Amino acid sequence: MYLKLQIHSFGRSANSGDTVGRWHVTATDIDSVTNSQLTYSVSDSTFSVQTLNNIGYVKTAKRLDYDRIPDHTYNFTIVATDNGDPPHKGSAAVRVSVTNVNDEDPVFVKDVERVQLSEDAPMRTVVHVVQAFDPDGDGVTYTFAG
Ligand SMILES: [Ca+2]
Ligand SMILES: [Ca+2]
Ligand SMILES: [Ca+2]
Repeated sequence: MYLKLQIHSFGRSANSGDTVGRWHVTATDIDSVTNSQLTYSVSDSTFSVQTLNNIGYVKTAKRLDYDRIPDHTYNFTIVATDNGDPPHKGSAAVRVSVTNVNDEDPVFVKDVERVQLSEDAPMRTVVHVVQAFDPDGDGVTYTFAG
């Protein structure tokens, strides 16, 4: 008994929660028709797989996060199991590159800024220097709130 997995299409994922992935995987079983009924599973809980007519449709189960995963890439394994007794399995590695969107707020280096300044400080004295960074890598501009 032999299972062969083929990745038919393999795309960059969208950065939105609970949306259908753009790729699917099929496996072929050279055994009988009954035994070749396949069920798929994935090793990463960020994704789920739905089996329909022996094709596994991989979907996002959680919101993806470009900013907090190593190399902006999810690596996981997809397994196809046949209906035989005992069941046999085949697996394939899946690698999903995530593209960046502006979904993170800028963060200040310090939460609370305290400054002491003499009341006779001249006009245009530099009162304080603040710094914030944006996890998405965007530029940051500063304004007063309210
Ligand atoms: Ca993010
Ligand atoms: Ca941002
Ligand atoms: Ca982002």
